[in-house]
Amino acid sequence: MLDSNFLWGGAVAANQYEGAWNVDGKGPSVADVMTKGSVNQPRQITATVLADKDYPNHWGIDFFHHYSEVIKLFAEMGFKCFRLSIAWSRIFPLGDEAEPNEAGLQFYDQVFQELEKYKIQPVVTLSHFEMPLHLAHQYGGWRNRKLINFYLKFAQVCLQRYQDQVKYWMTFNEINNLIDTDNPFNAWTGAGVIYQNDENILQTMYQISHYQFVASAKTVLLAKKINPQMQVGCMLHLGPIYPASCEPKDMMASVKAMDRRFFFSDVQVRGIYPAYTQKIWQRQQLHLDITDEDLATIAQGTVAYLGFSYYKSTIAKFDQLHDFVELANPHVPKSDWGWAIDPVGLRYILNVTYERYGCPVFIVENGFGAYDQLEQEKVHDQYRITYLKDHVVEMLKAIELDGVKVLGYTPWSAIDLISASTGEIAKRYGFIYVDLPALKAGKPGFYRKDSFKWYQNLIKTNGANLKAEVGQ
Ligand code: BGP
Repeated sequence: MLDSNFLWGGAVAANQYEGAWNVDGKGPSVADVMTKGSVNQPRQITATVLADKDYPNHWGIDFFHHYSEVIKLFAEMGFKCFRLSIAWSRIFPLGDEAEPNEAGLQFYDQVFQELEKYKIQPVVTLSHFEMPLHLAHQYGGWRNRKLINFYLKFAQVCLQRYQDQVKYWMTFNEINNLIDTDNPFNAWTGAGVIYQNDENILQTMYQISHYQFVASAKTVLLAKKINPQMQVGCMLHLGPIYPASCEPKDMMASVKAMDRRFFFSDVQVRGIYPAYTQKIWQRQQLHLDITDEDLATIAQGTVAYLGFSYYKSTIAKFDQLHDFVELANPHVPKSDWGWAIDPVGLRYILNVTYERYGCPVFIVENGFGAYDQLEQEKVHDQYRITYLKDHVVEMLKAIELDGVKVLGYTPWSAIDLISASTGEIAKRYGFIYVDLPALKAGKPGFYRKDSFKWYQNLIKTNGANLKAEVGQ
């Protein structure tokens, strides 16, 4: 059924699981000034680390001190790959230093050695919501063109050092979150930017994106030079925005809503700014700092594959004022955090992206956040098994029936960690339950959930155990 080199694995981000936020010279990142929240209470972004606030990313799940124990569990599940990020501020604590922090690199040397022991291939995201805080404070984050070179220096150190261990790289996690300017966390986590009330937010957003496109394209070109075996991809948050009805205006609303989402991969995969974006710039009279050299770089530095996260779908309804409004889909159930559960949406998005770009795709996040219960060292998470199984079946249909070239599947998350949007561990996604209070007290804290065994079996059969559900 599937190729024997299909990359089954799991995904994480450094800031959400490593902990050790100020150990061995690591500098604070934008994630380190985000407080704990919950489903009802948004996280706060503080100017510095304040003594009276709770910052869950500081401790994460302390992978930093437990990496060999955790990787052993990944190996037991049969992981072929492990998607992780390299914390930028562990390597360049401030972001603008001339030399990297050797102690930070040594931590990743050890992690990669441990993965190598079990033949687990690391898949690396360079920037996953964790740029050095100093770059945000001192330079205004990605508003500033100087960020391109700071990022490139970091990328160069990683590419050079890990060229023999890492084949698949991604430049920016969910780069297209930036388009949703209504949510202030997107600009902060993705670019170290807080929009001001008196600024043209659309202009700033396109400017930030442009600098990241240039940085990403330069990274692609650099990687080719260092070692042509390395494959650099982009990473987007994707999911269908279906038309709210079959009224032609809703259909068109859906096309426009999807263009907003695809704008980023349109640039990074095709190497040109799409016509619809140029029209927006004209209509809105935006004046962007884009040079001919930048455009040539973007044209040359196109990515080798499209990585994406898939969690949910929404719908678009025509709206006179804004072209469309995005609404919840009434036809699908939701998680406790209101995220729509739509496995068919994964097959839809695989088809649409493969038809649009023709390049290989990599599902680097997909999963179910839930309140798990640990009872007598067991977690019966049948709901997660159902979610993952239904999505994997749709992925297999896309591969087997539709011919989509999928490189791998790394569910979010390999192990429980701190949620990005709510900053809590209570929103659990992992195959491995983490008992945080126990770990903090120096006691054993990792437990295999029922989904652990289920996933182990799926990997062992390389998906063949779901053949009957995929059909012909
Ligand atoms: C994606 C991010 C991840 C991750 C995941 C789940 O947006 O790339 O970092 O956390 O979503 O989201 P959350 O943790 O908010 O539930």
